[in-house]
Amino acid sequence: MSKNTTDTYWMKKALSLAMKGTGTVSPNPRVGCVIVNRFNEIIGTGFHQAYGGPHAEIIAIRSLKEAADGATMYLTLEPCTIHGKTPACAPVVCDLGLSRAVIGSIDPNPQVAGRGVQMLKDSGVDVTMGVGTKEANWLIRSFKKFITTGLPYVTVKVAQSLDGGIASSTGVSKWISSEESRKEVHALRGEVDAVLVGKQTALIDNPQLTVRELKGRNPLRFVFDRNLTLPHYLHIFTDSEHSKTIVCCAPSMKNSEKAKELAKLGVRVLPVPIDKKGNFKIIEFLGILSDQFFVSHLLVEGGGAVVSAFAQAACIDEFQLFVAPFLFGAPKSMATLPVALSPDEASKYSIVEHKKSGADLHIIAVKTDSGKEFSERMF
Ligand code: AOF
Ligand code: ZN
Repeated sequence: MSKNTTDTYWMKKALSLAMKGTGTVSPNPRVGCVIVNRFNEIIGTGFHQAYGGPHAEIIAIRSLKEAADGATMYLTLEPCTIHGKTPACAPVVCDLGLSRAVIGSIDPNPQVAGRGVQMLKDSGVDVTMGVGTKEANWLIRSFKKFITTGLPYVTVKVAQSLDGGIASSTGVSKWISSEESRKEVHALRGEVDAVLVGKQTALIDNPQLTVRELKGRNPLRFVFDRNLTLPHYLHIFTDSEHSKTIVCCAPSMKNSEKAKELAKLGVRVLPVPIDKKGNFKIIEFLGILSDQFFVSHLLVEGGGAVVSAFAQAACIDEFQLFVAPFLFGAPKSMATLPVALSPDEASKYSIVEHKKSGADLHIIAVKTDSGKEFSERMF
């Protein structure tokens, strides 16, 4: 194997290890590490497993079967140089006597931002960058937004028909997409910290918003219901996860009878500022999510009014779009309120992935300025 092929092979392994931290490390990044000796044999592995716990490289170092001098470390994110909940990793890595380090991403945390790589270089380690970088960037996309802006990364999931309808003329939108697509959506729920739906979606679809088709932890469930009019028989209020349901209401409803009834059911009520038209202020809502609930990645699951509100506030970082090959004929599209008056003013997104998902087409698009960080991923 050439050096390039070997690097790609081991970095791919480090990336799969990093994935194992999905759902448990947020809002910290998912990070994986593989240490390989001079005979190209694996001698240590690790991944960041829990928020506040030891970092990937420390776990890999603890697992070492032999001394790591002369070895190569494959690390999806550069080692940190700060003492946070755990001591800085870079000095520990420098002490190993590695001959090489292959690093996926530069840490977007402004307190690190390249200093880990510099420390390795200064201690004589030969550092290679650019292997698996797009994949590594993808793994930490929500961490990057959270650590640089203090706001959660917003993914909007939409299942729609060929003619752009998210619901039929009768308003029904449940089961619009194939079984495979639903599995993908459940995987997404396992990856994010919170999901959000609007009142109409909660009422008409009565969704559970849990991870069921595969293993994963359930996200918090937020629902927009300004006047707390949703009926209490809904799954989100009655199932075993109801303590993870948070109903967002107008501040004036905070101490209402309806709020007290929900509290009795064990469901939390969250007052969110509203604008002059009576709509929730989306940026303020996102601030509350990160400050009070530690949410670094939010999945908006519809419907049209909520997606429109996020689109108007220019708060959508990513679309996960499932296009089902049928025609509704009475399309209610995902964004029903005006967002742009001309193509020039439209928010621009780049497609970073497109694939068949059962009978559907699954498209992932991100804001154009971050598109180049992830596009044409190699695995
Ligand atoms: C992680 N896991 O494997 C790496 C991280 O508070 P701490 O000590 O957990 O440090 C968090 C910072 O460490 C985080 O903001 C990021 O910059 C850096 N790298 N974090 O949680 C890891 N390598
Ligand atoms: Zn660290």
